[in-house]
Amino acid sequence: MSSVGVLHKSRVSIEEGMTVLSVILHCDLDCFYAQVERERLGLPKDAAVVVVQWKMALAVSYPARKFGIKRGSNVDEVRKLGGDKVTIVHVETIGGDAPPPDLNVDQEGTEDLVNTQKVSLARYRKASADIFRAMISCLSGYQAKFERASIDEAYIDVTAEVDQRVRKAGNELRPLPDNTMVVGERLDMRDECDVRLAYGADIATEVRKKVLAAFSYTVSAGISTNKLLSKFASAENKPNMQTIVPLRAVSKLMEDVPLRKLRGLGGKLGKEVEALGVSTAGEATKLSREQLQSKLGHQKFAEFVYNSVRGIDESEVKERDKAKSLLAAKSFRGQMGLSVVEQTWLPLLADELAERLMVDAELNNRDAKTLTISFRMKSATSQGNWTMVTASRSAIMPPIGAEGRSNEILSSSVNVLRKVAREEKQFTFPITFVGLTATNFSDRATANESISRYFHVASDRDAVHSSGSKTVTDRSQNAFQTREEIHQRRIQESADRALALRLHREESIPTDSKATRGGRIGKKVTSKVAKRKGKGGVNTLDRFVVKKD
Ligand code: DCP
Ligand code: CA
Ligand code: CA
Repeated sequence: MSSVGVLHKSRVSIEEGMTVLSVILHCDLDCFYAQVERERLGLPKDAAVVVVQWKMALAVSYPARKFGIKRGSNVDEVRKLGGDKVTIVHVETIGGDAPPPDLNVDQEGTEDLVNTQKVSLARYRKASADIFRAMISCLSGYQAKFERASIDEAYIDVTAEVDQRVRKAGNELRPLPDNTMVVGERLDMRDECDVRLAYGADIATEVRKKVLAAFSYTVSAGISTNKLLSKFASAENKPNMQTIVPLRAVSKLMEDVPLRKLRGLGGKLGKEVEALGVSTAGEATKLSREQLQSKLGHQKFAEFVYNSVRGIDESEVKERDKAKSLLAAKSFRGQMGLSVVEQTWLPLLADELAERLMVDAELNNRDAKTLTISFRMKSATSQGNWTMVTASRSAIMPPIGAEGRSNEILSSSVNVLRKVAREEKQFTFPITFVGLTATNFSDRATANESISRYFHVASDRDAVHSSGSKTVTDRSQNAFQTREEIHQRRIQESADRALALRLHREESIPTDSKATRGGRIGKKVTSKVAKRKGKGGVNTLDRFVVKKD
């Protein structure tokens, strides 16, 4: 089979001359928010629990799914289907004077709370951090790489560990762990790949048992030779099961897999491929690279899709156990005026972000260097119609050592908001979304450096500069490149970033904003331009970017 042939290319070299197949695990918590609420409320394991946000179901426990309740179901529908057999829990909310909706989701005026309170995912983030810590401690002493992929999922590269186990114990016949399914035929213990995946299944079971014992949460896992296949596998037999996808089964499996089920193809990219008249991965293998490229615009995307539909994914498991960014955001039903956003929402969001940064700093000994402020609002088109636009601008994050960090974040955000209001006349504000994001983390030792950088920058506002040594290095390299090469490289880098962003979106769960606004918020790429204006106390690194839908 041709695809298997190519898959073998992903063998990695462990020892001189010896090549082995990668073994990658993907762990995903079952009905995550619902399990967290079930445990918090002390409900039995088989309780039908539905977690809602502003009357819409976000997470549905497996017993509740038996009633036909799904993510996205309205709370009235949930009641109709499950009656008093379901426990409906509202996600935690903060802000506003009214009592939070909590368990009393039907209370009068819950609809109005949408614009006076905001959801807090603190409970689920805390559970997530606890779970990942337990998983990592389970792997201690093993040669494994752990990558947090979203609030409730992680990839684990156990190739080196498996390699060691094979060397020690060889391919002795032994039963697979409980709750393990195999896609296609049974494993063949004379097959090197199958033996390795069986060892992977042992490790997956250890990790899942650890989380179950520590917190009573069930996890499903996928075991295969790359991230794409293991992610697909973990979703195959939920809940509380693990699924092996042997290399041998891949081409047959791909024939009927809906495109949308594949990592990176659940969203817009998948839709674009479907527009070529295909709905399964198998059908999509009939498309040439050229066809894909002419539809998707960039060779990177074409290559990604071309490989994905064949089950090929050479992306590495990156060692990372914490989130890449922290977001405090709020979406509004209808629209919110500039002054309310400034006086009510920005202070709340600034507090939330400062608080989360503090917890994060203690936990992970790191701090963010960049603060990005994003808005979504109405704008008039030249034809006199309305369109929604997203605007975002980045500034230097007030350093952790600064007094009243939340106030600093707030004043930075207010300045940006006012500046945007002043400069961009086409915006009519009211606003439908506002978000503050912390990114660009570095460990606290180097974070101290950023304090002095912040003060230095504040006294040198109009200087056009490059942010950090990396840019400087890039510049010196540029001296040896032609303009055309630089141009090409920029295009390439921007495609890399766009692809990375797409994959990131696929895997991370939506913010509260996306969940209520159909996932449209945040679908923007902020271009980085090393230009600082910094009028009005804002140290603006990025050019102001507006993206129309
Ligand atoms: N989530 C959300 N809005 C979405 C998708 C997910 O708020 N549109 C939240 C609720 C989920 C959690 O993220 O509990 C994890 O998302 P998953 O897609 O992994 O779904 P679940 O864990 O709920 O269910 P499954 O058992 O299918 O993984
Ligand atoms: Ca999940
Ligand atoms: Ca998930």
